[in-house]
Amino acid sequence: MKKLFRFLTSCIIISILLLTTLTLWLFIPSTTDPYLHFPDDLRQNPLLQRNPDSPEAEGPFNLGNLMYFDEKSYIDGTRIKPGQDPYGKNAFNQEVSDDIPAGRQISDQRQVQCKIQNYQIAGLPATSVVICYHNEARSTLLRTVVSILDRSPPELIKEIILVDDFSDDIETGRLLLTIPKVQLIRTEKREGLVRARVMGANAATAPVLTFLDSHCECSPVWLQPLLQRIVEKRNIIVSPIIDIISMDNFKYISASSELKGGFDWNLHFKWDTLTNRDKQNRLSSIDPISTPMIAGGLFSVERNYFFDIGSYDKDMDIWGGENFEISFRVWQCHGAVEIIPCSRVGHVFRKKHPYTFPEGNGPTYTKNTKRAAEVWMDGYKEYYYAARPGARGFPAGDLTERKKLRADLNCKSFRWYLENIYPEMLPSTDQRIGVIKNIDNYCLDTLGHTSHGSTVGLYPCHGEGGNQNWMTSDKHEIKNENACLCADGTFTNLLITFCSDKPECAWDLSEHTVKLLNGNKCFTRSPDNTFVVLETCQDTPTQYWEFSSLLIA
Ligand code: LR7
Ligand code: MN
Repeated sequence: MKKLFRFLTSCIIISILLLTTLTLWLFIPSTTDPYLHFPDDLRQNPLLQRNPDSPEAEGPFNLGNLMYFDEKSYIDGTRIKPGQDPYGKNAFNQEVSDDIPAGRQISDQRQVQCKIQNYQIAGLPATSVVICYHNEARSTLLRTVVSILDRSPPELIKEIILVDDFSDDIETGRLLLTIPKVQLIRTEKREGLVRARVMGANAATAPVLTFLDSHCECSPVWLQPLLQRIVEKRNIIVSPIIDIISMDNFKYISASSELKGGFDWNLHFKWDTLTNRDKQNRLSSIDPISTPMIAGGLFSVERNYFFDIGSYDKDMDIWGGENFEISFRVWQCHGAVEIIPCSRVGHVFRKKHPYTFPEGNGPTYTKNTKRAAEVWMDGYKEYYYAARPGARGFPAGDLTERKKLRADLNCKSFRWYLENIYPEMLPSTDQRIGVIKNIDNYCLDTLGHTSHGSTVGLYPCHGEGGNQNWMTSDKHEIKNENACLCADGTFTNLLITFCSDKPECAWDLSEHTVKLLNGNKCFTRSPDNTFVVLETCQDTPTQYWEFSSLLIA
């Protein structure tokens, strides 16, 4: 009897297990579906603690009390174990982050003038927030989502689209689906932030897209100023002031409201203080700041405009470069890029990438930035190549489509962009890039010699830069890549040399000659146009040189 009872119980347990597995198998969509939307009836979260007295979460949603979400179990699921490095997985202190509640208050860093602005919510379009992430910590991702819901007028948030870029832990996103408005897409392989964001943008249904990184916290009234500006001007991308969330203690620290985004010729992003000209163009300290560059991760844009203007260059991988491409593109193709000072969003800045780059960090950055430079920078890309010589021969893939986009949109030149949007970056006249050519159309050429002490020669001008590409510096140097052109000790031969402040390396190119700055010696070509020596300057066609700039108007 006892045996039969045991047998029957086992049977029942086994059937229940089988049934559950079957139901799960049937209803949970395959994780290899690239557009893995989780329908509402699958929002059955095992961590869900529904309060029977509360209505279904509709309307204003305040996660401050986390009514529908078991925050503790969610965070506990991936806590740092004793002995583990709290920085190991995320390159910020996860232990500290995990102990900070999702609905924490942050200090309001807005200027007083912002606090008295009156935004007419009824006149603003709703937005879809798109957050892509790869292996983000649960606590930071949750705080990003909760701060959006807690600090935005509910009618302005249509949905929050999480794009899980093939994270190791699929549950990090999936468990958030009990939170109202949260949608999830998972990529079927690691895509990188560009393709992940475009997937999110494709799924979005609101008239405005708002992109955020997966470790942000929105300040009070962060959204209205962004949307308001888009109502005023359609062809624009707008960014908040990006406050700093400390990667060590997660304190919310105010960033300066007098900064704009810029870059160097390496195509590294940097913050620039506003110039006097920038300040003169603004009547009030809460007026939009016209910025040559966006940091990249945090911005709003009208959805149709985003697609009309070419969304992103989808051949950019993993991380980096897309902010250059989109900023150049929007400015050059008749739009504008602005920072809206009354909107503030915090971001966890860190010192290194916590994740892997399948093709390596350096090569990926080179590929992405080279694509931006090749399509948008015209002749000024030579400054990029001069700063990043390794990029010149680096394969960056097919650019036809992006170049066609530029032509179709009838976009302006990079020179226009520099002159009008980023004049500080206009190379000065003593920092020219071009070829040094003689009367027979032969150009000074490294002939591929790059080692210290090697000679240069002449070669028919081919107009492709490379070995014939010379850059002058404000120290009167003539450089190819990182090497200088210097006279040898006897002032007769020209050599490729390490740059130094020696008088042998300083030249004057002003008079259709290339003359030693401190001496009466001039570049002189051999009669057969094969090599160059130094001879006493005199009025002769063999000493005639033209510095011709490669820069296109
Ligand atoms: O393969 C990846 N897949 C992803 O989904 C790699 C990254 N990501 C996600 C990642 O989880 C994060 O949410 O993409 C987002 C950005 O990656 P981060 O946070 O590692 O980048 P970052 O903050 O160091 O870098 C800044 O520059 C990037 C250039 O590609 C992006 O534009 C980031 O969005 C951008 N961040 C900001 O603009 C915030 C302010 C930083 C500054 C200055
Ligand atoms: Mn980030």
